[in-house]
Amino acid sequence: MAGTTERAAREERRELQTERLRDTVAHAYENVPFYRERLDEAGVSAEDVQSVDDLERLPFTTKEHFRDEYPDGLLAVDDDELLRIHASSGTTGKPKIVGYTERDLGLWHEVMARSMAAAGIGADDTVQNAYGYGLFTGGLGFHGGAEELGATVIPSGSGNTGRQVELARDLESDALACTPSYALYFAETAREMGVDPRELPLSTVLYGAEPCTEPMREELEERLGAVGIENYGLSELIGPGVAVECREAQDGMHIWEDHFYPEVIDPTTGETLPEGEEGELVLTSLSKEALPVLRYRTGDLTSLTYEECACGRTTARMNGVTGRADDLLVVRGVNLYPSQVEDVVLEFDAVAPYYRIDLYREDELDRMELTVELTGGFDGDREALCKGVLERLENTLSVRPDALELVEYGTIERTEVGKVKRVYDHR
Ligand code: DLL
Repeated sequence: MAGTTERAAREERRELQTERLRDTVAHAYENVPFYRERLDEAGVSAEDVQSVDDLERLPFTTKEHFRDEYPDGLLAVDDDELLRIHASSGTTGKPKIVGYTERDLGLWHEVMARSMAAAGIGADDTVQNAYGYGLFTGGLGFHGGAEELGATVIPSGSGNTGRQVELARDLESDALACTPSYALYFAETAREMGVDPRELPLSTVLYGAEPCTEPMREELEERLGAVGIENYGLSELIGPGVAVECREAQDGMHIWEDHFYPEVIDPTTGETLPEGEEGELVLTSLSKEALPVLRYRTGDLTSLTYEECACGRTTARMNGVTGRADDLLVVRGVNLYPSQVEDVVLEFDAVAPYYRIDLYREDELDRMELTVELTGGFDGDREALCKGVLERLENTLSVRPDALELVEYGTIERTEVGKVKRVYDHR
């Protein structure tokens, strides 16, 4: 039973994890030449896995491996056993191809249904699913979970926002599933149509797929008059459904550890880090058939806690992703993540949750330009605001943008489809 799994004693879950890990290693070894070679090189076999602590002896898998093994080198089953294929496109190179057997799809629907239940969604609710349908795992992932839960799903997909606002109003959607940037866009569009988004029946936003700082979440909740619940996942592991916040505590995302085993490592040395320390999240699938994944380096930066949550669930929890290891911006030698800039600028009430960072190289030097939007109807002192933002950035991040432009509300391009882009590196 789902409830029992989520609240099981950690020791009990550990036994299950060990058993599943051993099976996963054996399955990968027998059916994926890529893993066989790498496990042989590392001198580890399934029999050596006595407990989950032995995981550290296994080599990492990276996104480059997915690219090198394109299209199907990492699949552990024959094509005829696949029921579904999705793909996740990066900014460069070949997409990562991921496959699902019937059992994998069942697992996916189960973890998604569990996630939605933890978010407070029930069988009586109507979920408007504005994640993109198609190769992206967001749309079909939430769709399958909502159906498994017995909720009503409106497969609106991404885009067509005016229509979506009407649907939410006329069909009385209880939950909106979408990226955080789309949730804001949705609220804005509603306002333009003369609909007060806070008056819509929506009470939950199931957001995810891109980073969202705490001030951004507050903004989203405020604009939609709904509770924002964060979801985390990635195609390589299954799609959405790896981790989710609970509605009771909203205090870190519960990782469905009976299926996905988390570790956090130092991205430079590869060493496992202790609870609470921030590093790169590494995930191992424990029950996947078509695509078992051993120690996948997600590139996502976060930290873990194993303390029991106020909601009574005993799973490990991950904090919000602060950035991706490959999002790190080095500006004149100073390291910073876009989310840190977001945290600072959104502290100012006069600033709307839209910004962009442009980086250039001029005379061998980095030049950083920051553009932020003012809230509608701002009539305060712009110069003082500019000065305040610049000083705050310099004091908190040790970086002072070379130019800060305050633009009118609505100037920065909105993202209606796909993931938001905020950094433009022209160097
Ligand atoms: O974005 C799966 C997903 C769909 C998750 C809908 C949640 C909701 P991919 O397209 O493969 O899969 O992208 C995975 O997106 O490695 C993170 O960098 C980022 N990501 C996903 N969720 C979050 C989140 C889906 N809550 C990549 N916060 C991951 C920050 C996230 N980044």
